[in-house]
Amino acid sequence: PLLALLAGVGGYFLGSIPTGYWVGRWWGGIDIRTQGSGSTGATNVLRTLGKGPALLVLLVDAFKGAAAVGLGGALGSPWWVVLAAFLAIIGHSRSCWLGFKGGKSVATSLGILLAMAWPVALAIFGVWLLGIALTRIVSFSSILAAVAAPVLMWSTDQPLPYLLFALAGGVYVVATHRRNIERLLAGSEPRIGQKWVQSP
Ligand code: NKO
Repeated sequence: PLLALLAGVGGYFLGSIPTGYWVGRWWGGIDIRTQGSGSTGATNVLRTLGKGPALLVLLVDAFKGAAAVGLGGALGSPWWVVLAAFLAIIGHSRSCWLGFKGGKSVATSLGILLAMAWPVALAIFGVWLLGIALTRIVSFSSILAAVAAPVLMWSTDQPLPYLLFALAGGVYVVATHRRNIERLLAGSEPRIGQKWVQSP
């Protein structure tokens, strides 16, 4: 129980580190939550501040996920890995430093998957890239990759805890995109490079 508590609490606080909010403040002098989609994720930083800060947010947010996997692994069981990882993606989108809001947990999930099973993670990233190539819509591509994640984990015979993370994480990531899904269905979701015209 102590180890579970360490994994869960440690994972949550790693995920809750508000990278996108900090980069918005320090790099752009803005509150990223008042811009574009209102998300603190790399995509919203890209459309608001540009490529450099977006890459920084992507890398740090992915690293938070990988660190949560490392923490769980150090505690000695793949189940602690899954607990720390799942709490990390909750921490990212429900950060206690941002009034329990945040990003959509895509980059943090990618970091987690890279640390769990990097070849599968690269395949999932490949699905995301395919989505981008076909549509140039980040949210659609993230949802596609989130659906592909458990399928690819299952079809490559990954350990059960990792499969369960991909399943629960995939559902969670789709759920963080509910506003995007409304816009996708309404045909108003902006593509990469398009200006944000509606309110967040
Ligand atoms: O601002 O609502 P927005 O348009 O920004 O943002 C939508 C977007 C939010 O996500 C991000 C992070 C972008 C990361 C790019 C590389 C991710 C590729 C890997 C996908 C992993 C899928 C999740 C697996 C769940 C287990 O979507």
